[in-house]
Amino acid sequence: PNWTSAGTYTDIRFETSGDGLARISLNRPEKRNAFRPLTVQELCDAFNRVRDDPSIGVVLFTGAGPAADGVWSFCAGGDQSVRGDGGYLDDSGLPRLNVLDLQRIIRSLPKVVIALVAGYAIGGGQVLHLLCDLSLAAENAVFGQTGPRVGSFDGGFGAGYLARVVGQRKAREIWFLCRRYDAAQALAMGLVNAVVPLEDLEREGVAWAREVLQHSPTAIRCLKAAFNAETDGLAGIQELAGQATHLFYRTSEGQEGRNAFLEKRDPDFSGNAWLP
Ligand code: 2NE
Repeated sequence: PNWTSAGTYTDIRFETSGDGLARISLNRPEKRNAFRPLTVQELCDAFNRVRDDPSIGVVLFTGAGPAADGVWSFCAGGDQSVRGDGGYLDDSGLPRLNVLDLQRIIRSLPKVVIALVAGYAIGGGQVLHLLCDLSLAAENAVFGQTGPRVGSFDGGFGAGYLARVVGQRKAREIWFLCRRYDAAQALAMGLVNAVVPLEDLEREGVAWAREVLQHSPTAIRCLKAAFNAETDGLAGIQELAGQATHLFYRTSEGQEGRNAFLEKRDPDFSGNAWLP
């Protein structure tokens, strides 16, 4: 793709291809792409801009690299150097856990998010890759949790959704033992969709994205909401129902209700059958 910068940020890069793709990259390679509140704030902004751009259907979410020492990272989780006593401190000293906001944004984005994981996806970074709709790993990818070692945990999607993806046994192992898993192990447990050589990661991600882009945007957004509804309780059902409402607005039946109100008359739904 002909990537063009689509915004000026400090901790991330946001680029668009002009033909349906966006690429959002964590850009703190010397910190193994660990996120601080500003990083997360910028990611939320970029993902929200993707949401509002009707020309974009697929986002590639990745980590810039390698670092000066040659090491690749997707994301090493929350930046422990700004972790205060009550959360990750922003520039004004407020303690935050705003990565949870980002999780919800990725989850409910009515477009496809593909994680491209080169190197480390650890802690909150592992959870971010998990929340993407699809995940492609480079052969050097390393996955794991560290929370019980560094005094943290993610008991939301990081635990419950992980268990949905890899099963209860494996999810408990991942969190209780804090081991690291290579790309082949991640593939075997269903944590990623495919493993490719590092040099092919972006090309493969773009190929997967372009396949998605050939398909019906409405079918894809309804399917994503349906998958979420199965796991996300009432918030998931809200998303799926929202897609149904969007579709209903486009019918003459839905529009008659609006028109009747604006024209100060009773609505006439008589032309609409009570279908089986
Ligand atoms: C990722 C890993 C395994 C890489 O190891 P290695 O040996 O390749 O690199 P090194 O030397 O550890 O790291 C390179 C530089 O990046 C910094 C390091 O401090 C080091 O900086 P300098 O000493 O060169 O100045 N760095 C790496 N990860 C960082 C981090 N998360 N925060 C701040 N600085 C970091 C290895 O670096 C590692 O294990 N990193 C820590 C992984 C971790 O425990 N993450 C936090 C988990 S908790 C979390 O993310 C979370 C949650 O549980 C719930 C909600 C929200 C977040």
